[in-house]
This record gives sequence, C-alpha cells and structure tokens, in this order.
Amino acid sequence: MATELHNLSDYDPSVTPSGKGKKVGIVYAEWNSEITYALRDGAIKTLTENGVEQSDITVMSVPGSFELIYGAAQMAKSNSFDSIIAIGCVIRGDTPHFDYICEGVTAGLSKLNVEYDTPVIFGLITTNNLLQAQERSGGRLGNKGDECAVTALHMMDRHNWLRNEGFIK
Ligand code: RBF
Repeated sequence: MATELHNLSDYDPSVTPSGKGKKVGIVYAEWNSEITYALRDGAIKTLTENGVEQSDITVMSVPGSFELIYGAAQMAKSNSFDSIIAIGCVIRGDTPHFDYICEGVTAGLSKLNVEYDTPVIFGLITTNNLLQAQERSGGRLGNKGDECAVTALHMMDRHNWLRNEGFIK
C-alpha cells in the first residue's frame, strides 16, 4: 500500500531480477481510464527498463475491473506468459457496488494464483475518491503500475527457481 513513507515507484534496481527473455501479459480495465492507462504505461515502462522486450509484452483491455478475472484467467490458461499483471481502478461510489467489485476481483485473482502456475499480480487500486487514485497512478505517492512490474519481475524469478528445483513440472 502507498503510505506517506512508501512511494509506489521506489524500488532497488540492484536487487531487482532482470526480465530478459520473459513474457508478460497485462490486462487492464477501461473503467476510470485516466487512472488505468497511467498504471498500464507505468508497468510497461518499468518492465522494459528491466530487460523485458516490448515485443514480449501482450496488452489486453477489458471493460471493467470485474472482467479482469476473465482476462487474466484466459491468459493463465494459455500458458503463454511468465507472469500476468491485472490493472484496474475502483472508486467508492454511493452504491454497495464498490465492495462487491473489490471483493469479487480480489477473490477471482487470488483463485488464479492457487490454480495456475503463472503468477498473477494484483494491480487493482481501490480508493475513496479520484484524488487518491491520481496520487497512486503517477502522482504524489508514485505509480502502482511500477510496483506491479517490479513485483512481476520478482515473481518470475521465484517461478524460475521453483521450476529449476523441480517443484513445478
Ligand atoms: N469498474 C471499475 O473498474 N471501476 C469502478 O469504479 C466501477 N464502478 C462501477 C459502478 C457501478 C454502479 C457499476 C454497475 C459498475 C462499475 N464498474 C466499475 C464496472 C464493473 O467492473 C463491471 O464492468 C460491470 O459491473 C459489468 O460486469
């Protein structure tokens, strides 16, 4: 989580694994696109800065955050990616929809991490208002897209290790 002490874009390149040769799927939601485009672009920039080839990044949009589950699930089932980043932004409104969507997406993406070998990274911003979302998509508190990319690089490294050790067949 972004806090006053932790900027989402801060990471230590010296301990960040290279993404050379890795294939990454990004699925992002069109709802609150001002925010999700910035998250998506931040993720792509950080991945390519750390060795992932642009041509090894597959980007797909879905209408809303709830559909991230479907998009990420299809990517996971395809076995074509070393990691998948799901990006969305849910802003609390006047209806209970906020809680349903947040809980649904969290449960859906969590399930994929249990069922498939490919790590799925949780890039869903859930905020009370637009300002808080702006602060986390390239504003005062950094960009969660950068944080997702760095997390993907670490998880692809762990995935590789598990495979090399024979824990993943
Ligand atoms: N999708 C988002 O990605 N972010 C939102 O803040 C968001 N708010 C919604 C509020 C309402 C009242 C509704 C009906 C949908 C909202 N959605 C939102 C879209 C949702 O993720 C999904 O695309 C639709 O519910 C169709 O399955």
